[in-house]
Amino acid sequence: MEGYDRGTNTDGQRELELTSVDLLSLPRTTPADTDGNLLEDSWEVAFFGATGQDFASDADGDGLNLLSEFLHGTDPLSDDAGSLEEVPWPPRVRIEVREDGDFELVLPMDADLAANFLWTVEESTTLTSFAGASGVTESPDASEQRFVIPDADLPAVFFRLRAALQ
Ligand SMILES: [Ca+2]
Ligand SMILES: [Ca+2]
Repeated sequence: MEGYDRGTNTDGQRELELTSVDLLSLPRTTPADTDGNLLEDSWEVAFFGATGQDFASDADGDGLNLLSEFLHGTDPLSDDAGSLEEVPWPPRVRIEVREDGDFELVLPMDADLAANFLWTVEESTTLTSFAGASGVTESPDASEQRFVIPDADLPAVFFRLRAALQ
C-alpha cells in the first residue's frame, strides 16, 4: 500500500491518502478453480496429476511461473517461453481521481489476460467484513482495466479488488 500524509483535516484528525494497493491474499474459489490457486483445476490435473500446485513455481525453469504458463497457454513442462513475459502477480493496482470526482482502481493488465478472471470491487468501513461496492463500472482498454467507483464524497472507506478464475 502506498499513499501520503494529507496533514490534519478540519476536525483535527490526521488524514492519509492512499494512492495504490497490492493484492495480498489468494482469491476465492470457483467451480473451475476449487483450490483457489488461480490455476484451472483441469489444467493442473492434466499437467501435474493433481490440484494444489504453487502458481508461483516454475516447473520447467524457463522463467515463466505456472500462472503465466496457464494464462499464456504454454506448456508448463516444456521450455517454450520464447519472448513471453511473466505475468506480475499480485498486480500493482493504482488509484486515480477522475476529473468528474469519481475515482478509479487501475489494474495494469492486458485485456486478454484480465478476461481470465472475474474481478470484484468490495468495500468495507471496518476492514473486518467486506461487501460488493455499489455502482462500480468497468472501463477496460487494451492494457489497463479500470474500475470506476462513483461518489468521491464517500466517508472513509476501504476498497479491495478480488480476483477469481472464471
Ligand atoms: Ca486450481
Ligand atoms: Ca515455466
